[in-house]
Amino acid sequence: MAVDLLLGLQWGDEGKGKIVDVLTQNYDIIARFQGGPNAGHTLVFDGNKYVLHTIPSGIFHKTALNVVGNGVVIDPVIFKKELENLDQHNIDYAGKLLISRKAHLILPTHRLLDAASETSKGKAKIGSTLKGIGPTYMDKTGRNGMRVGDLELDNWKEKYKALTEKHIKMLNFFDVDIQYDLDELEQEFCDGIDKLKSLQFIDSEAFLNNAMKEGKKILAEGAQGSLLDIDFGTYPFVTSSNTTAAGACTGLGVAPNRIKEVFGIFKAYTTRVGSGPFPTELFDEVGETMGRVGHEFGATTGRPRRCGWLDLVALKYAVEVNGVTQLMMMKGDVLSGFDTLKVCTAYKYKGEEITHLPYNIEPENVSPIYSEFKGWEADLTGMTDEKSMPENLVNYIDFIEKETGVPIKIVSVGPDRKQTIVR
Ligand code: 2SA
Ligand code: MG
Repeated sequence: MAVDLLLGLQWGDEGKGKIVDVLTQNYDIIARFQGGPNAGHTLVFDGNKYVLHTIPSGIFHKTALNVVGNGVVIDPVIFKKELENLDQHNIDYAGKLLISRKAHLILPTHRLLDAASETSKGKAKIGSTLKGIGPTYMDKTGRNGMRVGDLELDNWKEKYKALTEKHIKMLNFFDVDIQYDLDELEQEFCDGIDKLKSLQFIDSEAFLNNAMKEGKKILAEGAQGSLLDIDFGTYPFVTSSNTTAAGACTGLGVAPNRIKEVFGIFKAYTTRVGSGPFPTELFDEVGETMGRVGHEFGATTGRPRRCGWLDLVALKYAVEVNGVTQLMMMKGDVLSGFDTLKVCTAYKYKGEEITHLPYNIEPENVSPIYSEFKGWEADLTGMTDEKSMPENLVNYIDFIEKETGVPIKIVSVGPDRKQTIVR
């Protein structure tokens, strides 16, 4: 059996959590392969809203197993809160949530280093979620990190202390004022570790490969989006992991020839939270309306998201880098009521018209060239089948399919599981 992949094709917040939740019924195992508590996956069903950060979005289903893979970074403090939130809602995760021994741990001092790094950058800051993601992946690739498997050793606290001390020295290098109480942070961390240790730690690469041999179906759930990929995103305004398809191989220990379907999720428009270039960003009332109607606020930090038209140049790039086989368009309902819709089909770059994503997409280098479409008035949020879709929405969808060469299999028209049109 194979692994299917689900990825965001823009700058995150495409609605991956909702789609994983809709698709979970088809899978035995849902696995996260990168990122950590910087992610915010929102799920709505039975009148309740849940936000997950590190836990895979299959946790609400009765039978699915959920794996936090080796490519993920885990903050035990935040993880404990996530688990307590599930406890409150009587969601049973015992035996259903498995953690890779090779996943790296976010220490409290990683969070402090993230804050110091961002503050020291001033206006040039990345707009990090301040969850310690960058410093933790730096320790991973720098070969200094602490992993979940270390917690099974008697001397894990020595390792924690040594790394923390090193971080404190590094903090002093930054010429910024970061307040902290180390004892309090340590206590919180140890409480988090206790909770984490109540879960099952596994050699996840062996577990997943065995599961495939047994005929189990696996869905790998991406976090953030392709344009935040450390290699292929809008560097340096990116996150510190590979959010694209290849990240699922290294983040789970699954071979490339095991990957079958690649589901690419995109919003019918575009949003971005944090700093960095965004060619189709709108600074007018159209952008404001998208943000208001689409409730565009960060699910982890509450920050307002920047909004703009769909960027097909960037979308086609993401489709290519990921090898997307099926597209899923989210939040079509938010575009209801606009007279005219615009889609960016090319960039003006150094006086020339180009249709690929150049090295540099800062506003001084790139301006979007748009195709225009007639909008639709109809409220889509109650629609459940393709036949009821307004003609202008169908035209919009047809155009995207033609441009990307990939079919749009799901059109989502609201946050609830039920508001999903399958084509
Ligand atoms: P980090 O924290 O070091 O990974 O931040 C680096 C950049 O990556 C962006 N980033 C995100 N963008 C969209 N959504 C994310 N998750 C949360 C959400 C974000 C939130 O679901 O809404 O609540 O603000 C996410 N995580 C990281 C980040 O904005 C930086 O540009
Ligand atoms: Mg999100």
